[in-house]
Amino acid sequence: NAPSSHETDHIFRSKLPDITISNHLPLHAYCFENLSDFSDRPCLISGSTGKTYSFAETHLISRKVAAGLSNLGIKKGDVIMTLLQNCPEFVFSFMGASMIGAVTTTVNPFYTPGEIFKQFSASRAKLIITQSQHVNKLRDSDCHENNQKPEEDFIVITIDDPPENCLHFNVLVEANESEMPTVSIHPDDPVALPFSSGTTGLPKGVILTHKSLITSVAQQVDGEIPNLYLKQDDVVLCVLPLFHIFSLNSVLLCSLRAGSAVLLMQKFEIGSLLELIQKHNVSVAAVVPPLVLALAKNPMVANFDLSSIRVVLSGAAPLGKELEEALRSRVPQAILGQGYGMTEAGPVLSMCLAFSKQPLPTKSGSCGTVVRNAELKVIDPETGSSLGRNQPGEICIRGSQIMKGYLNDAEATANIIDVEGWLHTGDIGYVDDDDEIFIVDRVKEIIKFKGFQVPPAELEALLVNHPSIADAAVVPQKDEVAGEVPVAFVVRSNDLDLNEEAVKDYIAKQVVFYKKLHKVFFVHSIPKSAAGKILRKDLRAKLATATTM
Ligand code: 4UW
Repeated sequence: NAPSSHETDHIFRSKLPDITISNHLPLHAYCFENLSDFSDRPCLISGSTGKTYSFAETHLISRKVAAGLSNLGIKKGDVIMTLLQNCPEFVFSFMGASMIGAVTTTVNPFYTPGEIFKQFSASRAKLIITQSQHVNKLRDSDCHENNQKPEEDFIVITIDDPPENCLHFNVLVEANESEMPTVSIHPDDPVALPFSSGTTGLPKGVILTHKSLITSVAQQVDGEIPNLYLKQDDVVLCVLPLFHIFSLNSVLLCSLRAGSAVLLMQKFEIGSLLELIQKHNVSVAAVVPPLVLALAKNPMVANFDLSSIRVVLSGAAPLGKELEEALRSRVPQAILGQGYGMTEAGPVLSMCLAFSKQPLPTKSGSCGTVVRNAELKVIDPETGSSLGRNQPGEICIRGSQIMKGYLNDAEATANIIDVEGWLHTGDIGYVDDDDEIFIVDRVKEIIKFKGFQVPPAELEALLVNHPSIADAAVVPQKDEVAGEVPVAFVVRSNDLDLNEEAVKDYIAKQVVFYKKLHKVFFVHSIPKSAAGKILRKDLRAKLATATTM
């Protein structure tokens, strides 16, 4: 039963025909469906050790991990938490969890104890897979706000030498795969639980089901003419963190499905990145704009052979035309283009059609054309009526790939997915005469630092918790390198000595590096609407004009 639409809606679709999608399968079965065609080919390559796992090995170890998780009491519907940098164990854990119907919530390992604890407790994770260096953060009492404590009965597994009371990842890998329980998985069962603040408020668990992720992967790499054509001899760069949906979906899951190798890098460092690209003949590079900046501008690039790169896929934040042109001179043989994603959208809304098996011409600055088997519309943010070509408005998407909803938050879900099934992105963009999508602005709160989410509401909540702060608002400021940085407007309560440094330090102690405040402006009041909503537009405008502030 297709949800109804208004007859007057202008609906945009892909130029590629719809395809049949096997989204009745569980995600792991879908990803490994064509395994026999390439079982001995490299699947995962660890950049740091050079160790390579074939597809058959990756599948087998994932099954062992599934059995191991089950032996430790993890059952269908349970949540496990990965607190990991990119590594093969991330892949085995995620796929293993899927095999027993468990759900993985992915967390940035550089989060502070407070940030980890919030996601841990909201997701009710039963088991954490991490590196020993992060274990102390799970014990830190600072994180247990309001004297809440994580329940005692969670298991911690480390992929390296386990500290006291933790288990080694070997307990999973050494399990007997034949003991893996048979579970029946429904397409609408959850499999991944990334966190996102969406268009407003605090981070929330985004329920991505087997069906949503399969649909999204299929929209990219399946069909006679895949939109993102990945080949078995491709080596796909995985330097973007797998805890973020861009890398998890478009790099890992798409490569597993297509039979391409994934080169895992723990972290971004330009020297080793260039070395690895050259050594492993990376052919597809998934990047974010700050990485494009490094590749385009860093003088070291000239010393390396990057001729193996045939595709550069950028996303998660706007990529300027100048930057794209600068990169083009460094990798003239490659097709450069963008995808546009949002965690809640499953995540891909649009993808560059120059990446297709039958490439179409595309324009610089566009973030692609809506994916197949989906509908996109652009609406007037005030009236909600749908707009035609070349008219900027809020981008909305509909299809089986979008999230099921937010975890335990029906109200937030209803605010972002309307009754007709449209997900409202909070992004302002338009579709041009050639069906290409251009994003021009954002009506949502979120700040994007190098593609990472910085939810203003989270920083505002921390700020007003300070005894000398009466009110606060956080907005983005444009930044050459990071794209945007968070800056705060703060109303002091009594302590007139409270200064900018003290406020910055207070926040810096509680958040991961990219959420740190770059500036603090002291003001007498925060502009608000009659309903009490912060007038962020006014503050952004104030920032843009007040160069002397
Ligand atoms: N241009 C301008 C873009 C763009 C953009 C995103 O952190 P989230 O929730 O999610 C993401 C996901 C990005 C992504 C996933 C898979 C994929 O193939 C791909 O293409 C390469 C990208 O970033 O943030 C969502 C918000 O990030 C902004 C936009 O505001 C969106 O709502 N954003 N991509 N190409 N802005």
